[in-house]
Amino acid sequence: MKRFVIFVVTLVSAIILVKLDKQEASSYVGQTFQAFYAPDFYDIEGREVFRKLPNDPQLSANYGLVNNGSGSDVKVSQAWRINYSCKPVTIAIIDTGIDRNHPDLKANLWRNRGERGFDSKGRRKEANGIDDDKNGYIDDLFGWDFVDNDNNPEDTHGHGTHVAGIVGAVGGNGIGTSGVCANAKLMVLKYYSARATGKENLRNSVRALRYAIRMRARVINYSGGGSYSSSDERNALKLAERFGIIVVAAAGNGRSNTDWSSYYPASYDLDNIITVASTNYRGELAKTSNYGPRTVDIAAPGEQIYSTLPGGRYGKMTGTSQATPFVTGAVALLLSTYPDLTAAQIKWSLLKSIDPLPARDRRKVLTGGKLNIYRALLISSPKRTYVLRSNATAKKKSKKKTVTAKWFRKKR
Ligand SMILES: [Ca+2]
Ligand SMILES: [Ca+2]
Ligand SMILES: [Ca+2]
Repeated sequence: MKRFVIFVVTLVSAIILVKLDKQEASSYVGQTFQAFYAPDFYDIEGREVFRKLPNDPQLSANYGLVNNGSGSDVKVSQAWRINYSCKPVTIAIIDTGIDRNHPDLKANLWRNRGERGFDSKGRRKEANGIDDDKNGYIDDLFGWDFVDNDNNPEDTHGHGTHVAGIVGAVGGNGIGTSGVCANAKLMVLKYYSARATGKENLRNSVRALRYAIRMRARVINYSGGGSYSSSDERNALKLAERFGIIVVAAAGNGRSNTDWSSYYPASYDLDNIITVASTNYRGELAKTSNYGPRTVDIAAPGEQIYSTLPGGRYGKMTGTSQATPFVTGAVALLLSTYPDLTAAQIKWSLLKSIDPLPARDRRKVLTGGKLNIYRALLISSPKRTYVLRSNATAKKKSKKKTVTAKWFRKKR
């Protein structure tokens, strides 16, 4: 029916145009054609992906993704009009592991190239008991379990699988939900165990950080933290900064001002960390969220967020842990759209493009606002007039980018 309508409209336009000269007519028909055929969603090569929202049936269960009328979403459906595919960006999830058999995550797992394929004896590298890529970890195809020291970072907790789904659940596959980054490459780094001491968990999180840096993750999601600082952790984060890796970290759920009572990694004075507070479905700062106009950068939805859970399930979880992966997904989407952007430029774009929080919450975070992925993409564009043209054009032009940004410094 739609095609028929378009045909009729095109035909009528063509009839109107018979009196115009040939060149004028062809350009007019071209415009008419473009206006009716302009696809809504492109992948990075500029191919049409979707005309409407992606076909994941539970998409609107996540008010952070889809506008529920209160405007508390992060404007990702608009951002998807510029780049839906979001690849190929490697994202480290330092957490409790991930359900690697979840039908909405499986296709989006990172796979270590050095442990794929066959060795000289014809054995599969991922299971030959040999550290084929000599990175210090044997058969680490998907990442590593730093709790049990093995290559099976399964999630018996649920937290990591939920966080992973917000960043990068498989989009457009007709099931469940979608991550902000629909085709993410999720590196699974399990550090947390409820049975371990705080010190052990901290030590393992630092090992996970170093793994992510070594294996060239572009962005790291760390939905964790605590009140103890560690020089090892700071050094690892500093190393990430040197490699231009953004670390997105949770502000914590203690209802406190982290400018006064330190919470790490939020409170390290490093430029590559983006610290995230959480908002509720009305777009207000969540009551449980930590905050701090010097130490917390930006807010994102975190209360009752719908995402993936172990065992192929879905459900809602609450906290700055859930807000953090929205920002991580945004970093990935920016990197995917403009691969030449530096980490500093990306952080600058995200922090400059916020939607203001309600007045009473505005002084509680550095930017005074909430993530707006669409605006971040627009201000990152080397040519700001570009909105709905082919992404291939944008990709070419990104080499001649004019956006310049230094690290968005925390005031100290
Ligand atoms: Ca290895
Ligand atoms: Ca191996
Ligand atoms: Ca899906």
